[in-house]
Amino acid sequence: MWRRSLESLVFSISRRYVAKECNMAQLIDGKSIAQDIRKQLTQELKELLTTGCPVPHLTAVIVGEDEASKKYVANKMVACREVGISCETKKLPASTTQEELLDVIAKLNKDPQVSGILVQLPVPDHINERTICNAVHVDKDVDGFNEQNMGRLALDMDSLVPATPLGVKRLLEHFNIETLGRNAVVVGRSKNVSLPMAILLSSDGRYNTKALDATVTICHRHTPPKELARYCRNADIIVVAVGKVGLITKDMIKPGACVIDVGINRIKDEKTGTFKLVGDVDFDEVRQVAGHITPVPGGVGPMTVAMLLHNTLKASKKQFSDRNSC
Ligand code: BQF
Repeated sequence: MWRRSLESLVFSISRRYVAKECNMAQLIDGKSIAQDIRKQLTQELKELLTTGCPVPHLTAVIVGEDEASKKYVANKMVACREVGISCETKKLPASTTQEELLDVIAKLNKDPQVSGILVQLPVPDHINERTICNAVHVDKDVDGFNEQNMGRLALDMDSLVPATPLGVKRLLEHFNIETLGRNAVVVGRSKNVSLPMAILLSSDGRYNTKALDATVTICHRHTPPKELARYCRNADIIVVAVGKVGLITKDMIKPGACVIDVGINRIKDEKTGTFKLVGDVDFDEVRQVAGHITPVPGGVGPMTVAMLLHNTLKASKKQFSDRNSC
C-alpha cells in the first residue's frame, strides 16, 4: 500500500519534471509556407509572361471515381488558378482501357498548348501505372514520375522532381534543418514519394539537384518493428510515408529530431462521428520530444500542391526556351 502510493508520488513528480523540461516541437506550418510559395510563383509567372512565354497550361487526367483523387485534383486546379496557370481536368470513366489512356497522353504530349501533364494516381487495376508514367513526355512530366526524370534525379542531373519530396526538401530548408552528415530515415519505399525522397536526402549538395548530403536508411514492411524503432531513434530527420495510423510513436524519436509526416489517413472521429485526416505519426505524443514536426493536415500536403505549380512553371520555361533556341 505504502509502496504503491510512494511509487505513484514519484511517478507524478517525475512526470511534472519531464513536462517542465520538455520543449514542445516547433510546428512546421506547411499550409502557410505553401501559401507564400504560391505568392512567389504568381510574381514569377507575371515576369515570365513579360518575356513572351505563353501562359503555362496544366492538364490533369483522372480515370475513375475515386473520391480522394477527385479532391486532390480539385485542390490542384484551385491552386493553378490562384497563381495564373491555365488548367483543365480530363475525366475518363473507370472502364477506360490502357490503350485509350495512352492515346489521350500521346495527344497531350503533342499539343503545343499543353505545358504540363499529370495522370492522377492511382489508376484502375487494369491499367499499368508504370506504363502510364513512362508515356508522359519527359518535359511535360510535372509529377516527375517518368523513368527518365527519376533516372536523372538519381544521377544528380536537372529534372522535374516529384512534388512531395521536393516539398519536404523546401520545408527542411525553410527551417534550416541541418542535413549534411546527419542521419535520416525514410519509412516506406514507394516509388513516387519515398524513393525520390531518399535520393534527395542522400545525394550530393554540390550537384544540380542541390541535395541534402544525409546518411539515409530506408525502412519498409520487412523491417522488424524493433529495428524500425532502433533506426528511428538514431535519426535526426524522419520522413514517414506509409499510411498506417500511429506507426511512429514517442519512444522512437531522438529528442530534438525533425519529424516529417507524409501519411494521410482518413479516420472516424468517435466524438463527432465525422471523418478527419491524420498522419502516420502519433502527433500529440511525438511533438513532446521532437524538435520540429509537421501536422496532418496542413503539413506536407499543401507543399505537394505548391511544388506541382513550381514544376509546371519550370516545364513551361524550358519548353519556351527550347522553342526559341532552335
Ligand atoms: C493538407 C496523395 C496519397 C496518394 C495520392 C493538402 C493535399 C493533401 C492534404 C493534396 C496526395 C496528397 C495528393 C493537404 C495531393 C497531397 O492540407 O494536409 C493537399 O491535394 N495532395 C495527390 O494528388 O495524390 C495522392 C496522397
